[in-house]
Amino acid sequence: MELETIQWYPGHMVKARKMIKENLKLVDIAVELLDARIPISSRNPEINSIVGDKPRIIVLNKADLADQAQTEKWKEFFQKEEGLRCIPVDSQSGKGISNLLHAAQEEGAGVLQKLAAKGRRPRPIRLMMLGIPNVGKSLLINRLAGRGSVRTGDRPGVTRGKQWIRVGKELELLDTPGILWPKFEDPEVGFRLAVTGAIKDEIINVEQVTVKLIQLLTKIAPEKLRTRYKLETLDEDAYETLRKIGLKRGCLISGGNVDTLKTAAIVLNEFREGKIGLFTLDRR
Ligand SMILES: Nc1nc2c(ncn2[C@@H]2O[C@H](COP(=O)(O)OP(=O)(O)OP(=O)(O)O)[C@@H](O)[C@H]2O)c(=O)[nH]1
Ligand SMILES: [Mg+2]
Repeated sequence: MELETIQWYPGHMVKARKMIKENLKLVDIAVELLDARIPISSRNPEINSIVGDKPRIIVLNKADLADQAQTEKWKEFFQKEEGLRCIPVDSQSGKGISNLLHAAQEEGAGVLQKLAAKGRRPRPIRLMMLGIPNVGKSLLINRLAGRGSVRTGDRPGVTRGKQWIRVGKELELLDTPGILWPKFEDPEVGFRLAVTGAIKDEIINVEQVTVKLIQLLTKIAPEKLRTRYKLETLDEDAYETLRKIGLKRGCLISGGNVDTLKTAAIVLNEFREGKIGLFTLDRR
């Protein structure tokens, strides 16, 4: 089964990109959130032209779902190759949040110094959260704020407008809608964005994407796949494996056939939740 080309760049993202560019003038630091499972595929190729020379911090979010050794390697990559601060974060548990606060304070100190030199009063450091849909921008803001200030959700496209959140006297955070870019040059990027949940399920073929995921897992982590679904062996044909998983899970339609679409949705969700294992798909 060939995977159909995946593309998602609706009008609201075009609008959001414009809003982001306009509001960058107002902030001190751009926080670029990448998905720790796919640090390269989740990176907007237009990011440099969007952010320009604004100070930037990279957050590798959802680090709890990624391969820890790989996350360390990616952190080193962004620090060494790009000279950027890079902080792995798990916004669900709050792990890494204090490191991010520390980095923001260090980066912000220069801004405050400049204000003081001009005889101006200190003001909160302003951070803008940037990233693909569903990467965790809003949850990260709630973690930094220590309260549920903005809406989050386990699907892409939850945040639609901009929203400022004040944290104490020191920080102001700007939440932005997740954006993608007009074309994924490499179809593999579309696949990785889809399996990790950055692309709306309504516009992908869930069954195809999951079959490709099973193909991949059969290659890179057969034991994990076998264990999770209590399969004795794995088939060469990933679709057949999907069918067997459906049988194990009792996903049947009338006539005793396997409901492969429902089974695919289950496998895809379990992968996204880390239940099959912790994977970094972009390898360093
Ligand atoms: N396991 C895990 N889940 C996370 C993490 N950060 C966010 N999530 C979950 O990912 C989903 C998306 O989080 P949001 O904060 O709404 O994502 P967003 O980037 O604001 O998404 P949009 O507003 O759609 O652009 C939610 O279900 C969060 O609970 C994390 O570090 N680890
Ligand atoms: Mg959001």
